[in-house]
Amino acid sequence: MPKKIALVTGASSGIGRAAAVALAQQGFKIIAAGRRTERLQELVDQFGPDQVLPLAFDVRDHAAVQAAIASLPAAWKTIDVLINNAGNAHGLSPIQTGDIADWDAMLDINVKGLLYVTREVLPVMVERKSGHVINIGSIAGKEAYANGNVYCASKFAIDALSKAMRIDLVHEGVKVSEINPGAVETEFSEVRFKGDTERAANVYKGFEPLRAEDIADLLVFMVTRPKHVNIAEVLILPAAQASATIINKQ
Ligand code: NDP
Ligand code: 8X3
Repeated sequence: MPKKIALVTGASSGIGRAAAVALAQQGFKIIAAGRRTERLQELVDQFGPDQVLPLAFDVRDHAAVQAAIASLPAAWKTIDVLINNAGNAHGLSPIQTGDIADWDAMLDINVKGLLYVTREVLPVMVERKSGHVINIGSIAGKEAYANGNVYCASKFAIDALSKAMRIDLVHEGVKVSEINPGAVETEFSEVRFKGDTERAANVYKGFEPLRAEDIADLLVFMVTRPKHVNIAEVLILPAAQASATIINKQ
């Protein structure tokens, strides 16, 4: 039986990196996507070039996404699992003072980037009547919170797209799932606060946040269910978190 192939976007950091490692440990071949090529190369060094193929592109650049997927060697074209994970928050400001570049980044990466990658990967899945797309949404796609406005909107869009993709693809033999995590300690807050590491660290102080590996465990479970089972949607929170803003901090 040939090894299954998983394309993980945002494999250079956090949840995506943990997912790439966990799936590689399960025997999947991994197409590791991201912009920081040196980070992708670390995965190749860890698992070897037969198991990890680095694919560097910016998800915002439609032509680059097309070219990257088209460039896959024949043995890597039959993608079984697509994990749409690349994304970030940029800033945390009231809507009236929001930064336009931040808004563009969040909508271009989190929403349009996910669409661009999915559009390029789906034709082979549909042709093979087999595949699994897992979108990484967020609790921010279930509840809006103060100053989260455009990030929340981008994740609400992923929630809508996940449901819509499932409807369109149910006739094509392709599963669509969505994972909505609460607070996971990754580079997420460093990116949101533009490199302010102290402010980023404060987000996770006083409680035990999820680790990227917790989301990777869930991903492994979801992609190893029998063919007739689809875990369609999961909200996964730290035990100390009850909602987007209610966290039991000590
Ligand atoms: P990280 O910042 O650690 O990782 C983000 C990943 O996205 C990086 O690998 C980065 O790679 C990639 N990425 C960002 N922009 C682009 C781009 N333009 N083109 C290609 N890749 C890009 O954050 P997380 O691991 O936490 O975030 C992963 C996903 O999880 C995101 O969608 C986030 O919204 C979601 N999420 C995170 C939560 C959290 O609390 N951490 C909670 C809920 C959801 P590179 O910079 O190399 O391109
Ligand atoms: C990341 C979690 O609550 O910071 O999506 O928006 S939150």
